[in-house]
Order: sequence, then C-alpha cells, then structure tokens
Amino acid sequence: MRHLTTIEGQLSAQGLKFALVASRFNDIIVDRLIGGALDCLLRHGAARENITLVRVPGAFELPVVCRKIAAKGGYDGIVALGAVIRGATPHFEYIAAEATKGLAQVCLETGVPVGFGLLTTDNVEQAVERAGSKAGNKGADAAASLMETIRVLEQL
Ligand code: INI
Repeated sequence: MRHLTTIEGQLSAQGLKFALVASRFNDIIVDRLIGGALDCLLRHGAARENITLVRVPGAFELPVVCRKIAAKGGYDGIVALGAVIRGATPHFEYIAAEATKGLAQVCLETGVPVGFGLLTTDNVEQAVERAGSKAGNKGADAAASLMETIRVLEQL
C-alpha cells in the first residue's frame, strides 16, 4: 500500500458537535448505549457542551427526528441509539427494518452521517451483551464509527 494515496479518518471528536438521539423504549438497555456513546466521544476530545441528547419514544421515531436535526444544520454527526427486541413484539421485523432503512436514508439525503447504534436482537440477553457487557457496547462503537466517518468526509 506504500504508493497509494490513502484517506482515512482519525478518531478525534475535538471541535465537533454531536446529537445523540435515543429511544425510551427498552430504556434499561438504551441508557447503557447512551453512556457508551457519551464516554467514547468525551474520551476522544468532544466537549460536553457540544453534545445534545434528544429522546424519542421508540426506534420507529429515530429516523424522522434524526432527519430534522440533520436538515436543520449545526451538527457534524448524529448517533442513533435504540433497542428492538424480537421477543417483546410481533412487529419486530417492521420496526427494525423501517428504523434501519430510515436512518440510512437520512444519511444519504442530508449528507450528515448517522452512527448506527440500534440493537436488533432476538432476546433481552443478547441486548444486554451488546450494551456494555460480553460483546462490548454498541453505543460506543457507533460513536467511534461516526467520528471516523466525519473525519473521512472532511477530506473528500
Ligand atoms: N420500539 C423500540 O424501540 N423497541 C422495541 O422493541 C419496540 N417493540 O417491541 O415494539 C418498539 N416499539 C415502539 C415503536 O418503536 C414506536 O415507538 C411505536 O410504535 C409508536 O410509533
């Protein structure tokens, strides 16, 4: 790779403004995702006053609220956080699919990157594993990916 021009993003949140958009549904899980995302951004140089937390009822509401925030301007990126758990709902597939598609659409329509921190799991145990235990913290992962993406976009 020595002779390639390589563009890659640094993991730095310094000087950036973020919105965390988090659902209240399954808040025992989502609160851990918020904590993970916040901790990741702060440890990478974000200022607490440059992070805004917005709460929405459920995962289904994440896209419309993220879209408004992205279109309004003033934020370098958004972390969307939620948990859709199969056991808890017969319409798991619809909510998970619409939230996922909707968030992708927000990124592409507005150009504002959204970190995807929406858990879609078969049961509560799997969600707990991804919210700060065995399988790490997907809120923190989404925040790190967002930072990296913002830094790549800045260079293009
Ligand atoms: N919302 C979630 O974020 N996770 C879920 O697991 C869930 N279940 O199980 O139904 C859920 N439902 C609420 C939905 O996202 C909307 O808030 C609601 O339908 C009102 O529009």
